[in-house]
Amino acid sequence: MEILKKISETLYDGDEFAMPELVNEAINAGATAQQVLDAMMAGMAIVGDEFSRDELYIPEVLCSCHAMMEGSKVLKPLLTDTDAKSVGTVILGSVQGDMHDIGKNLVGMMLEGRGLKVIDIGIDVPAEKFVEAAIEHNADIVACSILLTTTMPETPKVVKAFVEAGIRDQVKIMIGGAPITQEFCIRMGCDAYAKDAGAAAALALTIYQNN
Ligand code: B1M
Repeated sequence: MEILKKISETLYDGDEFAMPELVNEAINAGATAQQVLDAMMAGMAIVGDEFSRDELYIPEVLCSCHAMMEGSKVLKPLLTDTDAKSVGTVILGSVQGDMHDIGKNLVGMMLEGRGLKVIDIGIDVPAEKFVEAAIEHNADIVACSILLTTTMPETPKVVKAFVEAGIRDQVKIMIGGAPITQEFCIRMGCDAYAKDAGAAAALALTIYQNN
């Protein structure tokens, strides 16, 4: 679909003003929310590659982020629209030292779309804050987004904080993000790993259904 190609290009160009209209146009032309999301992510993948080769700089990357956010706002009602009764609460955040939030926000939307209540505690979240939020909201799942190899070592800190609070067996810790793997998840003593936002939502629902 030509419009999806245009969405990828516009994301890459970082045109946040054009994005909402293009997303609406794509939806009206029959594209699914997931197809539009995939098109935006394809644009972001090119941004990421060029960023790593120093061909794009932070201000340009941020423009693409803003375009992604504007597009996501239009998609949000389509991704979260559900009649399902809330089945449980998930605490969601990017670990300490990590400012990346686009993937986390998508995970939040997908979780809501599966009928889960999401308490988003933001970015740069210290391990103890995940514990405090889990206790305050009586959550059974804590979902940590990790985008940097340098913030991967936050993972055992989160696990340790739950052990020290004496509630490790009451909370499932789910992790995800570009550098995370299933093997890392197991090695760190976490309970679940999801590759993308859709998988994270499906997994969270399975955890609740099996509890
Ligand atoms: Co950053 N950054 N960044 N960055 N940035 C990466 C991650 C990087 C791979 C770019 C690169 O060099 N190729 C690289 C990390 C390298 C590494 O660790 N080995 C990197 C770097 C180095 C940095 C800085 C250190 C750069 C610098 O300052 N020199 C710096 C660090 C800041 C910090 O966090 N302390 C930095 C800063 C930034 C910006 C501020 C410019 C911006 C973030 C803005 C924002 O988020 N509001 C940014 C961006 C945009 C990126 C890239 C280009 C795109 C990330 C993104 O939003 N992707 C990224 C390159 C890339 O990923 N290709 C990069 C789209 C998003 C939908 O995907 O977040 O992967 P993603 O989420 C996916 C999955 O990972 C998964 O689901 C989502 C899709 O469905 N997922 C989960 C995510 N969380 C999950 C949780 C789950 C389950 C699945 O369960 C709980």
